[in-house]
Amino acid sequence: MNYYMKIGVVGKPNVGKSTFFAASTLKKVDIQNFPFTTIDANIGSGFIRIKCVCKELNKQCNPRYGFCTNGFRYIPIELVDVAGLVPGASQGKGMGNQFLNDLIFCDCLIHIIDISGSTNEKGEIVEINSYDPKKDIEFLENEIDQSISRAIVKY
Ligand SMILES: Nc1nc2c(ncn2[C@@H]2O[C@H](COP(=O)(O)OP(=O)(O)OP(=O)(O)O)[C@@H](O)[C@H]2O)c(=O)[nH]1
Ligand SMILES: [Mg+2]
Repeated sequence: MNYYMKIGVVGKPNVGKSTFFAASTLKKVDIQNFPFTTIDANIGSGFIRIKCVCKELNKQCNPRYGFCTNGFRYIPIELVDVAGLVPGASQGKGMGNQFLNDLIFCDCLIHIIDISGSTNEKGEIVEINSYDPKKDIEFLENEIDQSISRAIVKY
């Protein structure tokens, strides 16, 4: 199949990345309540469903990617569920360099966050609400930025 885009599923360890991946691709993957369950990236495919304009325009559409049925466009995408990233990943912490490499050919990323605040930055279980999930957004974006800027300098 021709995929419209490749999407990386990212986040710190133990936040539900593989759960989201399994739900989106219907693939069976390892899901456990501890950090670093996933080491080797899981790769699968799925569809993004959006409302198509064909009904409104009263036209039969013929999409380049995927298909259109009953006024809904199904856009085929490839999903990559990678191992969890911790602060310092772009400098190799927690095998971060290897895990970030799995994202190199992704067109965009989905960041999975444990909004309940019950996992610390390493994905270890802590009391609910005791960890501020905003910290995850900051550190993960920073690690991704660092990793991209290193790759640009290298090549
Ligand atoms: N309450 C709740 N638990 C969830 C949710 N999504 C996943 N979990 C649980 O969180 C734990 C970790 O889920 P995984 O999908 O393995 O998490 P992961 O981010 O892939 O973990 P690593 O591969 O270790 O980085 C499991 O016990 C899941 O059942 C959710 O939306 N709500
Ligand atoms: Mg996982």
